[in-house]
Amino acid sequence: MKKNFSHGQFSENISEGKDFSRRPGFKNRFDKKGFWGRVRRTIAGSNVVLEIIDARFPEQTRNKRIENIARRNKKKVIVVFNKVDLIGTENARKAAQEMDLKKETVFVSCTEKTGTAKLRKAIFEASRGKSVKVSVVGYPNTGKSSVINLLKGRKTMRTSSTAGFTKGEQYARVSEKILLIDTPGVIPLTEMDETSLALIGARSPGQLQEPELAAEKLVKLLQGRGKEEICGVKIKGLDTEKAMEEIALRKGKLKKGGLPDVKAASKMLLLDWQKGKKNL
Ligand SMILES: Nc1nc2c(ncn2[C@@H]2O[C@H](COP(=O)(O)OP(=O)(O)OP(=O)(O)O)[C@@H](O)[C@H]2O)c(=O)[nH]1
Ligand SMILES: [Mg+2]
Repeated sequence: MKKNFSHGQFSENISEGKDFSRRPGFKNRFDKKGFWGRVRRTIAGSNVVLEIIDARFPEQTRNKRIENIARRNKKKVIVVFNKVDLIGTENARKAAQEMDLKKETVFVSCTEKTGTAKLRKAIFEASRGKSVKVSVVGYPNTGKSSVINLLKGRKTMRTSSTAGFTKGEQYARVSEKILLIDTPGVIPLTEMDETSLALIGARSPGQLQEPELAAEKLVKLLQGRGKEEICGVKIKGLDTEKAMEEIALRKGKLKKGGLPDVKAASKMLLLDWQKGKKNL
C-alpha cells in the first residue's frame, strides 16, 4: 500500500473544529482494521508528535508503540503530562524522572490552564520556528482534545469524560505556524484488563462488564494513597465491598426494597474518578 500521505488525501473529512465523524454516513477511518496504519500515516504526515499521558498514571498511559512509530519516522516526540492539577506538578516531575523517557516532557493542566507557555515553547523549539503540523496522540480520555483547546485558548474541540469520544481526525490552527491534528484515542491492544482500563479512564463505566470490581479496586487504590473518606463514608481500614455498599446507601443508590445498588454506585464513583473530580 502506498505510504505517502498528504493533507489532501483525507481533507474531505477534515476541517477545523468540525467533527465530521458525527455526520450520518461517515465511515470511521479509525476502526480497528487499519487503525495503526492510520496512526502511522497521521504521524508520518506531521512534523512533531504530542503524546498526551495522564500524569496520574504516566507508565500505564504511555504508549511505546506510538513512540516507536515516531522514532522510525524521525519525528520528534514531546510527552505531555496532563491533568497535573490532580496530583501536583512536583509529583508529576518525580514520576517523570523515574521513567525511562529520554524525551522532552511538559507538565500541563487543562482545567487550571497551566503549562501552556512551556508547551508552546517546546513545539516552537521542536520545529525550529518553522510552520508545523503537530499530531496529538494518546490513549482514550487522556485529554488530547483538551490540550488542543488549551493551546487554542478556547474550546474548539469537543471533549468528554466518555473514553473514545473523538472519532475522526480534526484540525485546529493555534497560530500562524502551528496546526494541530486531534486524533481518536489509541485503543490499547495490550493485555490490560477492563478494571485497569477503567482506572486509567480508557474505558467508560457504562462499557464495563463488572463495574463493581473496578470500583472496589479504586477504593483500594485511594485507601493506599491515604484517603480517609469517599462521599462522606469513612473508608480507612474498611473492607472494599462494604465500603461500596455504604457509598451506595449514602448516595441514595438503592434497589427495590432499599438494598444498596452497588452496581449503580460503582458506575457513579468511576465516572467521578474519570472526570477527575477533585475530592477523589
Ligand atoms: N482534572 C483535569 N481533567 C482534565 C484535564 N484535561 C482533560 N480533563 C478531563 O478529561 C476528560 C477527557 O478529556 P478529552 O480532552 O475529551 O480527552 P481525549 O484524550 O480527547 O479523549 P478521547 O477523544 O475520548 O480519546 C474530560 O472529562 C476532561 O474534562 C486536566 O488537565 N485536568
Ligand atoms: Mg478527544
